[in-house]
Amino acid sequence: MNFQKICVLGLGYIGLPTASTFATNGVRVVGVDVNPHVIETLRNGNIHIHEPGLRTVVEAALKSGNLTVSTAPEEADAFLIAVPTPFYEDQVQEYEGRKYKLADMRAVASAAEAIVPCLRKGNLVVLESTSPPRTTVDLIIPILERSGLKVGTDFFLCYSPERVLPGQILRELIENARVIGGVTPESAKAGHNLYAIFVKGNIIETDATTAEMVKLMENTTRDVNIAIANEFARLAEKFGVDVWEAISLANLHPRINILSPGPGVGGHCISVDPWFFVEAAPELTPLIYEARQVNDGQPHFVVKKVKQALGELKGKKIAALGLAYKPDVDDLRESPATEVVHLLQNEGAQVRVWEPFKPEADMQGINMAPSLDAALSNADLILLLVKHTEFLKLDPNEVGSKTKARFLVDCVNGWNLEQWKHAGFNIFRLGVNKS
Ligand code: SAJ
Repeated sequence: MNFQKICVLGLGYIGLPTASTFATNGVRVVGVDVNPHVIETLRNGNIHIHEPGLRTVVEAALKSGNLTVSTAPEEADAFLIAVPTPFYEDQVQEYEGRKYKLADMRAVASAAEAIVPCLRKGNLVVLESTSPPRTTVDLIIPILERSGLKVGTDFFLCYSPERVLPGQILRELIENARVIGGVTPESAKAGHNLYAIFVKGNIIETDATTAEMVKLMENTTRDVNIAIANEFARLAEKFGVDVWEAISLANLHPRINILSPGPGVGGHCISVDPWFFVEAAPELTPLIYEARQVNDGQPHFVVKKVKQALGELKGKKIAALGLAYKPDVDDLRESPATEVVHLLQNEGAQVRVWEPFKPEADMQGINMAPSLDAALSNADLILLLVKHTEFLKLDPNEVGSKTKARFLVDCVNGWNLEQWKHAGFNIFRLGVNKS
């Protein structure tokens, strides 16, 4: 199959890098987003998301003339759907006392509907958005067949999950193995040919529902593994053990790789995707459900730690370092650090947050400091929430000279105990209850 022109629906963290990468590899690409602000931003030569290297690729793609942007799709050889799959804010279901949220598939459905008038014989449609199992077969096929065309004979349809790590999207997009799930073997082959345009990693063909499940299994495994690390941290505190030391020793075993405890699991993937399994089969997912509860409960353990250091929190001033959902990114979505700040404030603490990747973030109810010094100046305690490289490099003596705080709470094992002690700090660490 020859792909001269493709339409990418959804120009977010996945769609924009994917559209630009196709364009810089010689394909004519129409990038589509329903948000006119996104289209206007791109037309003005700017980008609306932060990802290392993305600006350069987008600029090159636009400059080559291969990438154009629009609020509506048009006829093309292939259509890629990369729109968000969030939850309904106001809908919850319950199974045997376990409450779970429901996936909001409206963006996926309306992207598929927008393709219908443009769909022609021989076209390929690929869904990339993370979706509950069977979405491609049960939701997408009926919508696309409203065109009068038949899947498998008239057009091809695949599910192909994106698996890129925020912060390394452009490299991983090209280098990672790509799973292509076709609703028919011919569909998988067509999807294979499309991604072969730029993917250097292995491209593996399977069926659509397997590919959907692969994606959810990956992120669910990570969530469950982080949950066990968080539970180990709680156990270590109970038994007077340093969990970080215990984990590094356990990880010497050739078949053990325990992840890191922390203030919780954030972002738009790991804390979200396991719910798609729970929603699809609540009777089969008690472990996945519990792991979500453990990770969502972590911010409360951070507050407990802060209380251990300061006692009553009312009126206490806390400098919180980091608000992003993970190290060295500017993404504050679903960040457990935000939850920690809110919980501390509920206890009466005054929290100032320094987030070097987004100092001017407008987060409701959160007091952002304009600089590290401003956050530190009046603080009673310094709380390390995110392992940003720049925080790891802080000099304890220099920090000591800028603050009257003598207490530290380190949630991510970012700081050297002895060095900070030496600089006059009393340091408390998540997962450690040792004097
Ligand atoms: N975290 C821990 N402990 C750890 C590792 C992570 O608490 O040992 C926390 C992070 O701080 C963060 C959250 O988990 O709050 C998620 O971070 P992450 O780096 O594990 O994952 P994401 O959400 O940035 O990206 C994941 C990746 N999936 C896997 O590694 C299996 C990525 O490859 C996916 O493409 C992406 O989800 C996605 O879009 O689904």
